Amino acid sequence: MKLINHLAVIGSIFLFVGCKDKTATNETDKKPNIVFIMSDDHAYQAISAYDDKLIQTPNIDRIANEGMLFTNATVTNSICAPSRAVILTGKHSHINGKIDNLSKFDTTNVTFPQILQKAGYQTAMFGKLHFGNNPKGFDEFKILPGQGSYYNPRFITQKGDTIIKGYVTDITTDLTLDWMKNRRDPNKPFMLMYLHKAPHRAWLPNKKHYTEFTKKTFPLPETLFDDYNTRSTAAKTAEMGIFKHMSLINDVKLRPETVKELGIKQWSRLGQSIGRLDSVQRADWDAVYNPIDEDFKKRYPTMNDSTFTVWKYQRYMQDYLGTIASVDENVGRVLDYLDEEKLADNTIVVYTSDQGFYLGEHGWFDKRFMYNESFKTPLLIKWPNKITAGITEDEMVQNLDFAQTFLEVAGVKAPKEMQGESLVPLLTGKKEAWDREAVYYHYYEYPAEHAVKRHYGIATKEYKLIHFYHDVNEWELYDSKKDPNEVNNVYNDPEYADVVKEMTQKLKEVRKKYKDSETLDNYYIELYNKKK
Ligand code: SGN
Ligand code: CA
Repeated sequence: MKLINHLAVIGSIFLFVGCKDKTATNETDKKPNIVFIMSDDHAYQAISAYDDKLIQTPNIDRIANEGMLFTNATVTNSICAPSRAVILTGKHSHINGKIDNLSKFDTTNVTFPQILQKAGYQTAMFGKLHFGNNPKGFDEFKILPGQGSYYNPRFITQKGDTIIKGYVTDITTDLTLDWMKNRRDPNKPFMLMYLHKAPHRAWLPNKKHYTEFTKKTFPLPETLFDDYNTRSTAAKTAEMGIFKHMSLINDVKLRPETVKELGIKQWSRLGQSIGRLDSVQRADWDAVYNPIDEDFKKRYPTMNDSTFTVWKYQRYMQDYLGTIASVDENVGRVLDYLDEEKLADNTIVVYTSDQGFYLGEHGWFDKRFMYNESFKTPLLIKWPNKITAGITEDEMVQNLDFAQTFLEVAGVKAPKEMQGESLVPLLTGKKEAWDREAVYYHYYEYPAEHAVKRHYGIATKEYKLIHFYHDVNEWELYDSKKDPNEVNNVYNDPEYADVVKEMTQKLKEVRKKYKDSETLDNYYIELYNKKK
């Protein structure tokens, strides 16, 4: 693997020496700015441009209203750091080496920000990266260590660590705006990565929003009580059920004493969540959450499994969506700044998430599976004068495509080792140049938290074929048109025998195309076993 990466670096140095641009030319001056906004675990079900059942997100929606809404955007590996590595390198996990959250990112990989920086772009990153090491190719960065904290977060900067008092979503935006306003050269194009921690677990909203959202109730998803009948072992053994695995203390924010008093066994890592609130923040918090705790104490004795699940789901949604309300407000601040400074016309703005998330579908929270809610990710892009406003695009695009897209936007040639496709033809109405028929997926982090088994698969617009491997050998096939909720695995249905044959062949071809193989699957299993 190392060798592949070293060759890629050498290749890219040769390719880009010619593009190095220390003093901005007139040509460079006119290049579009790139603002890449990404949140962490933001389900498309929680963006009103996609679905307004749960929450209104007027600011994020602005991007779709002024640009394009992708309804079929997916990730190649539905987990945080691997998704970020795919975005930065334009290569699948098995090639860039960052297959799970457990290993460090290999910084010998060439990333698109490094290439843009060499081509004369100013580059900055603020918020969550989650690589275990610092990013290369940025003039300035202020990033959260690991998962980061919602309250009074610590930031890693080029000048050392600093703790900033306040709420992480507001602070990440303050840092971003401060850089745009005060620390860049207005005569040069810029590429900004503005990366929210929210709405990641343990879902801690700020005061304004927890006060509002804890009063709300939300509609239940159709598959909240999924029994996983027809599904493989993987869906049945995953540990991400709202009923069984969501912590009453960390996730639902009941007091440890209450849980103990009711005789319920629960794990607690409060130090990572409300343990960071200062005394004033904590008093505000308790004023809202203690009455919920009291109310639960009274109601718990009369609850059955299903009313308990629904109660937990409501608490989950109140806090999860509360954190999104802050993201939306803050995205509005950044969009307003671009408008006010007349930068918007020459800026491409992308809003996405590192993956999707389960909001009770299949009874779950978390992500990792190739099923829709975590495989798909929100994607909204605006680029005035290039994208016709208000368009919905249903082509199958992936996070793998960002690197090449941004390089094309900047007029820089992408290294041939990158494995995605530039989205520029789709953005600029040249759909005939887009011919992707299938996308590839591969998830590795197992054994690990949430116990989702290793799997890879292929999706077309019609079908999805998944192979679970490692300690099982099981297949699933979904008819995506007839069964959008993915509750009927038809792999063994004789009526689908031809589809299984065809999709298996396609999967083989796509594995070959992206240079994935059983040898590599085994290599990564051995690597995991060695580290244990
Ligand atoms: C933490 C969470 C998990 C989550 C992973 C990965 N547990 O470990 O629920 O799946 O992060 O998330 S927590 O109790 O510590 O919150 S990721 O977005 O970084 O991949
Ligand atoms: Ca994530």
